[in-house]
Amino acid sequence: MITRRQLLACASAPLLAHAADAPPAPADVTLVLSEIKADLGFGKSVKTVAYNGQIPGPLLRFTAGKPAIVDVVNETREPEMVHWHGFHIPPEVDGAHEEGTPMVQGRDRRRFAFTPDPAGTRWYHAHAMAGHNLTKGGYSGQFGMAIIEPRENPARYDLEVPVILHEWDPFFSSEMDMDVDYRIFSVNGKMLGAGEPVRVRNGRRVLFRLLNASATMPHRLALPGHQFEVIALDGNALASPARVPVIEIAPGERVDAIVEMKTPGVYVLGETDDRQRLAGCGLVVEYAGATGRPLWTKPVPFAWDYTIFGSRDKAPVPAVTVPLVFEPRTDGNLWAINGKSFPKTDPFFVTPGVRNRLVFDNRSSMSHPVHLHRHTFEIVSYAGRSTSGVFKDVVSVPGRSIVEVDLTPVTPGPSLFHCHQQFHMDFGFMALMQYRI
Ligand SMILES: [Cu+2]
Repeated sequence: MITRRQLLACASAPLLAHAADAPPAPADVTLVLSEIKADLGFGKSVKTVAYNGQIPGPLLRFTAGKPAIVDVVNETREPEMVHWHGFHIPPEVDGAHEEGTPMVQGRDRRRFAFTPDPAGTRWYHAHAMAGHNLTKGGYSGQFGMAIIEPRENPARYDLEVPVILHEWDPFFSSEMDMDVDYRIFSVNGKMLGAGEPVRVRNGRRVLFRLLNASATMPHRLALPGHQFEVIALDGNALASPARVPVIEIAPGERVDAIVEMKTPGVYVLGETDDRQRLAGCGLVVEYAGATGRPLWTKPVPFAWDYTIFGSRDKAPVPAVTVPLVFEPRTDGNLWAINGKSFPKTDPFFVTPGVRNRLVFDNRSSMSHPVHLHRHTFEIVSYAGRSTSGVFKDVVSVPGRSIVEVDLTPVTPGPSLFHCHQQFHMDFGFMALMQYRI
């Protein structure tokens, strides 16, 4: 006599065996890396490596906490790496060779499985050394926005507009080959006036998701006749959203800002620097029914500062303090952290489960947009001013200033810490953060 349950158990055995031989699950996202000729507008084009034949790469949407499978198909001849910027994911899939993520070799493919988290405006980009080759890594077309949706989206806006900044046709602008400048600028892959305008309606609330995907350049943006209500920095909701006339955004950073559309017309949302804006760094915003030349007016002087969005409450005292001194070098490397240049930099250690304070002591005259992989930190002091409630993964440390950030490490494994200015990262400005166990 055989019971129904036993019969089912028998029947399921061959099914399981069959499952092991079944074709692999389809990927949620497939990124194909190939060289393309991208039309930037006004007869200007550029040959570069891009994702899925487009610049920027596809706008990816994940759900926080929901596992995802990503296939990376590298059709180029060079090994490449896709970094998931702002994602708290393990080092094997984060997309940094230095942490242990395997490279995707030329003419090869590789599958990555991870659980996107936390919710917010994140992005994905190349993470390769470029050195003096200004076509590779951050200089290339390998960048795109990745939005990790919260499980429940309160959505208090009518329209969402990604604004992704990049530059093209780079050249060395100083004799020492130390500064990089560009001849062409783009927003969402087009020069100002070459792409479709952003079409808006009077009375609507528009969420601009700004991403600076520049290899090296900070930007300042304004929209004449309008203010930005900044609600998140690097995708993380702010303690104190605030209205500002100008947004400053360093390489690697994101700014989410809501604009109330209540001044009908046609405008340039653009870089405040005339040369950069005229070379393409802007986007036309057009109200329904409005016509005419897009209006640009110089914004009022405004000092952007992260502490505008912070709380005055002092952060708790940390359990551990880690000093990190940034200095220029002249020994073939350009930059050092605590006296050494990558790959010779000493790793720095944080203690899991408690508040660790990283003290960024910038002893150079340049500002550095430093980025920590796989973690979010809270700014607790900025150039001498205490703050709290501003959570980021990139912070621009002004020249000759100290910035302090706190984190409670909960994602073990090595995490890359580096300047997001590609030329600084490539010439020494990088170290690994390790967990003390
Ligand atoms: Cu730097």
